[in-house]
Amino acid sequence: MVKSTHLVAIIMGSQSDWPTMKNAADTLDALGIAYEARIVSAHRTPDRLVAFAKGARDAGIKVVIAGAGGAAHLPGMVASMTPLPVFGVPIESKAMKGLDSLYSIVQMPAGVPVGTLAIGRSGAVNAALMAASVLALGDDTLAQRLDDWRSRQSEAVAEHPADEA
Ligand code: RP5
Repeated sequence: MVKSTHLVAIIMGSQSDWPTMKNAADTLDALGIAYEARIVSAHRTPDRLVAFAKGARDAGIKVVIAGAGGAAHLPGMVASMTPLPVFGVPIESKAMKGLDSLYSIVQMPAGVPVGTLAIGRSGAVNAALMAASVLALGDDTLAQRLDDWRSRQSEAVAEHPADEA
């Protein structure tokens, strides 16, 4: 088994999920966390799903972020095959605005957890921040970068609203 240099795997069910999941990637970039991004479809590439999920821990991955839309089985199926923490991002679907994705991901049976985030961009960004928090438990340098990121976020919020241009 070749060890990955990536601590986080961002996986998604389709290329069409990437505009949303790129927000997770950008957030990890901002925090200096190495990741790999892959398309792994629970329905269209089931063999790839099994290979990824069963091999992720031995490959050196510490946290999985999984985004999927519609009948969004990807995060739950990955969680069923790895002990790694799995954070699920419901993609905003056209038909149901992502409620289908959310319900598919969040209603896991007791014993197989998926940490489910918000629908869409907020969920993708927060999944990356959750991954960073997990990794920071054992990495003081990363913990400091996470603190700095949060401080910059606070400083970027104006005290008073301004008229839009
Ligand atoms: C899911 O089906 C994917 O996660 C995606 O959100 C959705 C639609 O996929 P495409 O038809 O756009 O490839 O598996």
